[in-house]
Amino acid sequence: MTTLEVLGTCHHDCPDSCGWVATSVDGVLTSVKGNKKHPFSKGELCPKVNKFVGRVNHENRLLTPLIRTGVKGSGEFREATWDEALELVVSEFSRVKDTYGGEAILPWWSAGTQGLIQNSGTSNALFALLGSSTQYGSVCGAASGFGMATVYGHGLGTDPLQCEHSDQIILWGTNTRLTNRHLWPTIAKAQKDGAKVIVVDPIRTITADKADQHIQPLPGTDVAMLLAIINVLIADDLVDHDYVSAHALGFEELAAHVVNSTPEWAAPLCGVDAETIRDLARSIGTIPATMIRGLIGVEHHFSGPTMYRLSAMIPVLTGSHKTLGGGFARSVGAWAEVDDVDGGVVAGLASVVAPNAGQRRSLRQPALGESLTQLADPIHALFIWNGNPVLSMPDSAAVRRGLEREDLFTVVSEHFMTDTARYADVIFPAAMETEMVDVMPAWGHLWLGWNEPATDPLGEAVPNTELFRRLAKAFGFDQPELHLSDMDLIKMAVGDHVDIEAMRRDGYVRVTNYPENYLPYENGGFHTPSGKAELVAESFGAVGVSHLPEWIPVAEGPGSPQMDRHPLFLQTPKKATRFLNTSYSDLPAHADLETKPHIELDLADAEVRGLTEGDTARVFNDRASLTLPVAITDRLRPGVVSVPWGYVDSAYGDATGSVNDLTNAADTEFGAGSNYGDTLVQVEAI
Ligand SMILES: Nc1nc2c(c(=O)[nH]1)N[C@H]1C(S)=C(S)[C@@H](COP(=O)(O)OP(=O)(O)OC[C@H]3O[C@@H](n4cnc5c(=O)[nH]c(N)nc54)[C@H](O)[C@@H]3O)O[C@H]1N2
Ligand SMILES: Nc1nc2c(c(=O)[nH]1)N[C@H]1C(S)=C(S)[C@@H](COP(=O)(O)OP(=O)(O)OC[C@H]3O[C@@H](n4cnc5c(=O)[nH]c(N)nc54)[C@H](O)[C@@H]3O)O[C@H]1N2
Ligand code: SF4
Ligand SMILES: [Mo]
Repeated sequence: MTTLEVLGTCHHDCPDSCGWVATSVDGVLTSVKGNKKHPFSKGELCPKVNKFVGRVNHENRLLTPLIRTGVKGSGEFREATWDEALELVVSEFSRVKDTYGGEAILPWWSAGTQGLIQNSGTSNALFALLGSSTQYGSVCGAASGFGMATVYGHGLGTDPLQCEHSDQIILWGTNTRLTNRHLWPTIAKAQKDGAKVIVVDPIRTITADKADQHIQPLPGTDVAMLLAIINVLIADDLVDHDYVSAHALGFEELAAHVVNSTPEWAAPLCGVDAETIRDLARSIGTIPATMIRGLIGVEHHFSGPTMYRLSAMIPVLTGSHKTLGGGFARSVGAWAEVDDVDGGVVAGLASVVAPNAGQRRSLRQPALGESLTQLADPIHALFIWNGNPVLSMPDSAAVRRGLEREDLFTVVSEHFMTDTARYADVIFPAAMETEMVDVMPAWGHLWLGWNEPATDPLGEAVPNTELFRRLAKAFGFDQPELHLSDMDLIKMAVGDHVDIEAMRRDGYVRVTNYPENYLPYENGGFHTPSGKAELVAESFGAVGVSHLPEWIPVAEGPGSPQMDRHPLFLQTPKKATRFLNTSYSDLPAHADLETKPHIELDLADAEVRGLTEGDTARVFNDRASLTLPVAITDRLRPGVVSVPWGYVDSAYGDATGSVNDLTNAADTEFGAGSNYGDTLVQVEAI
């Protein structure tokens, strides 16, 4: 009996990037447990990944290439050899390229694994040779990162673990106890030591349950509240003028811009009373160790990037960047990416990134439905990996309509027969995290994680890197950069900034450009051309960012004409503790322990519709209609309803469709994000 114990890191699209110890016996994975020495996760995983062995060894795993035999979406396939499947992909992709041009091919990916080499790897270089369309933007992080960058020049935020030193922590649209669970102990400790914890969220989440104060705005209206906070900071002279004059551009203009944006102006727009806004502003302005922490939920609105732009301005105005426990903690992933800061890691495969990327048609990632159904020059070949867009993209009814097109050839690389894979013409089986080598660049903390494989991939599954090597070979591309080994790719990605051996030995290594207790903007040093924080858009004005941050009522939100027919705001948050996005919701060991899909309504909204707990209701707008059981809740304010997201299609019942069939796929104000949260629906009894 041969037992192997290796150090690894969770690959999921989750801020915690936990360290684990994976064990195999005679080549079979037997255990995945938290690595007690990991500085962030400290030996704990989560209710999803505690059952990772069951996912890896699950009987439904895809272990050979598959070729479609039934109609698209039926899930009927036959097994094929790698050679046969590769040959079919090459001949179809070549036919599409020859008939319609390379841009009729679209590579589409998400962050199923966030690994440095397994996320998108050498795919850029491969698709560049095909002259394909490219992807820009993202449903996750693009809008908030861009919003922050308009002020700081970069998405670099404060280390959230520094909230250990905070006197006030504002969790602004993030459900920490669910989505970022390993940060919570630090927040809870700060709270015990006297810090005030404030949650700003349209839903009273499990995180809000533990807060000292819960502020419940209407979804997508934070911009009004933030403009009012800035108004109060300036009107009450709670501004750190020394910091602002030394390190910010455009203060006078901003001050003039917000002069009428009083709390009384904002209150009816955001649904929070003026006194609450004023008190919040005053506490932000008088408590230097105030940390503002946001993640992704709040960016899922048209106004998401501007909301982040304004949040990023606040610690500049108050000077809280100078105080340990202050600042603005969004994603810290970017600290692993900067190469202009001494000791930074060059995350990414710069030399295998396509040189002609800028010259090819680029399509917004969240707009997949539109890309597949509305382009004048249609996509005819689609390659999907690391994602499940039929469940995860906004307006996914349009994604499904696109995938049903007979003149579209679709390839999917997957672990399981997902609701997306069912529409593929060819499926390639993908290796799982304990079966491949990688480095994880965390976005919730400052340690890069090593991932050593504990076993070979099961069956004929391969890591994404190997999939792209095989494709390159099948296309006859012999460029050496397309055939680098995984270790060579890792070395190329981290350069000589990281001690790979130390990372491999310990399972993690800290990003060296952010030492403990470091205050990144203590002395300014923003990443803008001037080195100053931009309170007016100097650098980004040319790319669609308004000179000053504006309150813009959203097309599908408060006050919009559509409210006549669809008067309720639909929110679709992550809620199940055992799902990670859409992953695990197909496994009974997870799904059977969670509530089935349902719609949550406030009692007032239910009563006017004659609905009571357990009734069945129709939830609809012009995009789609779903039938769901009703749950009455006091966690929402009247006018806001919620259908938690993550469930597989079949969990909703017999009809095809899931909650993202209802959501809004329009673009964000800038930053190429998505608008899930700006969705109006009507609910009626059946
Ligand atoms: N258990 C679990 N953990 C996860 C995930 C998971 O699926 N399950 N997914 C992972 C991923 S990919 C991500 S991106 C992160 C996301 O982490 P979070 O951003 O923390 O999670 P979300 O549920 O997307 O959104 C957080 C909160 O934002 C609120 N929100 C929505 N709109 C607004 C608004 O207009 N204003 C304000 N103030 N708040 C608003 C929502 O009500 C929600 O409670 O979680 C990661 N962790
Ligand atoms: N309504 C609503 N929709 C949302 C959100 C929401 O809050 N509400 N959140 C949005 C957010 S923040 C995100 S990040 C997205 C997430 O959406 P997705 O990225 O589509 O969802 P995931 O479940 O993270 O994973 C995607 C798939 O990648 C596969 N995968 C994992 N590892 C590998 C691998 O190594 N190789 C290959 N080939 N495949 C792999 C998994 O099996 C899984 O099926 O959803 C978005 N959609
Ligand atoms: S999903 Fe998140 S919390 Fe769970 S093990 Fe992975 S990184 Fe940790
Ligand atoms: Mo995400």
